[in-house]
Amino acid sequence: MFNRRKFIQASAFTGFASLLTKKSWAEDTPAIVKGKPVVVSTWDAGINANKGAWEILSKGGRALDAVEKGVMVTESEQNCCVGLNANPDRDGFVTLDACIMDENFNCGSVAFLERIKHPISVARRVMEKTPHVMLVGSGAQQFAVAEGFKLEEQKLSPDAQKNYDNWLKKSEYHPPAINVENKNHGPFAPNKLDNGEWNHDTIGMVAMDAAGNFSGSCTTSGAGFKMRGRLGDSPIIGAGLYVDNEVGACTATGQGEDVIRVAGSHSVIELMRQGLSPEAACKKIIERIIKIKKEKAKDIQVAFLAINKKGQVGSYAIHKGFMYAIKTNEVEKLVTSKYIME
Ligand code: SD4
Repeated sequence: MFNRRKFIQASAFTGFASLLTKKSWAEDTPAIVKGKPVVVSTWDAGINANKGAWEILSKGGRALDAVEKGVMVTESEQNCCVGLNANPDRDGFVTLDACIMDENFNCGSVAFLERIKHPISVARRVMEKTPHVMLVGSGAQQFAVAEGFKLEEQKLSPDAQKNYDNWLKKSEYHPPAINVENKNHGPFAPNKLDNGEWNHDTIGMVAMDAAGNFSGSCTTSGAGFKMRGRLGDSPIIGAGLYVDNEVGACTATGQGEDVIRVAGSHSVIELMRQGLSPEAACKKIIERIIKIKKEKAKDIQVAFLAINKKGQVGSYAIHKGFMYAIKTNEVEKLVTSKYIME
């Protein structure tokens, strides 16, 4: 996959940089895209993920199949923050969260799942084969194995092992009993990594198929070096993802705790239901988070990405740096998001 940091540097020479400027305060812009099908997904890894989704969408397939297949691409890649190759929790284990939702309010989710390569597919099985929405931890793993998913070796990828070793060194790992703020990491996940990147990179994907139906998916390893057992927004329907086929679909990325406290993706959908464009709706909920967090907002990143029934796509982030990938019959590109803070 692309390295996000390198991409941002390179983009300064390709014109994307012009979108990273004061436009963040501009009024809502017109639709970025019209027509169907369309798929959008968070961050630069979304370019490859969208290609996976497009194999389904371009043949007139269902958005649900597309959003599953799309994010499976990222789950298989080397990525800091998605799939089994990702960074572990502070105890050295990769734990995965994912959810999926279709056009009929069917939804499924897994959280704190270990040693399974495609949590998104397990989430879909939860949705389709159980009367439940969420399965977590060893129960989710047991269900996955019973469904025929392979239990992978409990081993970090070489990149993740290196990152973890570094983190242990620099972060002065302390047992949970020590009650410190997460400024110097302490027992909690750092908001930013030592190289300045935000410590998260979930893939959230929402799509509208040729029939005009929506689905969405979201999959992550959560914040790197998180407390064991910590869940963010990504597996939580209404927080990391929400789909209402009469309105549209929304997904979130960034610091999950702050997405959960405003029921982020669902809140964006409700504003769209009231007539706001995807971009305006995303912006309002970002502003709500900033209002809640006050000073602390400068240290967290959250972004929303949404699409509505007209095929309009929009996003908003607290900070500069968020981007999303879009694919339609006419375009395939990365778009830099508007944001509130430099
Ligand atoms: C989480 N929202 O676990 C996820 C992590 C992430 O971009 O987004 N990242 O809080």
